[in-house]
Amino acid sequence: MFNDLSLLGWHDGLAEQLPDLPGGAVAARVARVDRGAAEVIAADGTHQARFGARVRRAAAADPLALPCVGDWVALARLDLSSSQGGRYELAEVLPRRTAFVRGGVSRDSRGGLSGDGQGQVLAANVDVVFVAEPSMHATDFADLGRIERLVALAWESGARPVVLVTKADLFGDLPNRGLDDLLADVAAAAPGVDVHPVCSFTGDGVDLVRAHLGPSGTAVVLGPSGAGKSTLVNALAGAEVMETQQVRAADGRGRHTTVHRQLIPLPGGGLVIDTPGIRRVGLYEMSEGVGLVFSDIEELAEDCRFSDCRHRSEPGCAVLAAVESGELPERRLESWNRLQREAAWMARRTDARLRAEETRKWKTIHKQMRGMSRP
Ligand SMILES: Nc1nc2c(ncn2[C@@H]2O[C@H](COP(=O)(O)OP(=O)(O)OP(=O)(O)O)[C@@H](O)[C@H]2O)c(=O)[nH]1
Ligand SMILES: [Mg+2]
Ligand SMILES: [Zn+2]
Repeated sequence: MFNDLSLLGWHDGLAEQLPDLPGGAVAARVARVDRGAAEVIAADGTHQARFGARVRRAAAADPLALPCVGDWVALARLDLSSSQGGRYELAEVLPRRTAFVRGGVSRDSRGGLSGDGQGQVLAANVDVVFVAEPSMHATDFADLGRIERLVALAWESGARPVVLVTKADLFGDLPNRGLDDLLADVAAAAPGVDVHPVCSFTGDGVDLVRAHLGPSGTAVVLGPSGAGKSTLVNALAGAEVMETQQVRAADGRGRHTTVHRQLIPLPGGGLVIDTPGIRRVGLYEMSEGVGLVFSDIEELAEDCRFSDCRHRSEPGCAVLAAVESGELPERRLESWNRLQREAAWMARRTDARLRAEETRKWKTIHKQMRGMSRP
């Protein structure tokens, strides 16, 4: 029971957003979404609530409006007279403070990734995005490119990214490469972002993770399947709240053990959202996210001779000079190029969609006006 909604992350500003519904409405937080219905936590406990007409209409017009884990919602109680107790309807989604939106991805003809223009809200009203990346995959080290993508999306969401290098105990030191070297590489891929190694088995680093939550903060854990996200959530909760599973030996990638996104209130305060593994994520509409992940490149670029330098072959390019000198890893410049292109493509696509919507709207209005002026 959450008699004190502030433990769920409720704050005063939200009360003003709660709509006046005819039968009265209570606030609740979405813990899990299933087709057309949600599990919500209200002050008096957990309820199942089906989506109301307003919510369904909004979601039909814009998939991003679909209720999502972490959302604050207005809950209407139906059938007050019914002896079976209340049935609840999710009447409205309150405005989101932050939203982690991923773009859909598809493979283009050259085998590269490109966005398909579809966005999906993975979690709402989140304060911290934990980007979980295992220290070791089957044969390879942490995937820095995936970290860059997730951190860019995290910045864009309005939440604060934190990178967790999970399963730190599995990192086998090589003669000339230790865990510290990996952590340095990860830190360089996410400037200005805290990076923590974690081992959920021994508990090493788990307290540092918890410290990011504070008394009532909400975090979401994102990362590939088998990264140990659910194991970490269990370590934070101090109980087996999520099912975890051995990684498949064959490819080390693991099956998807977690198949639902789930909001879990932690006993010591704060909330965490566990998610199914994501292998690939597309960028969604970006304003600053990519720039923040590549602040080192942006800073170098200030010294390029030309202000519109694209760092390809221009003379006097400070970025290329940094690659040449080894100061900037070439991988990182390539990654920046890729994400820049993707963000630009996404922006063009959004513009086109907005234009199309605008045209449609005006067509409807003109049609209505013609209808009205008819005798
Ligand atoms: N050695 C080691 N193994 C770990 C650690 N954390 C998790 N594992 C193991 O890694 C496997 C996958 O862990 P999960 O927590 O199920 O991974 P997940 O990220 O939730 O995976 P999905 O739910 O499929 O996205 C399990 O066998 C865990 O026991 C760790 O810190 N060290
Ligand atoms: Mg899991
Ligand atoms: Zn340049």
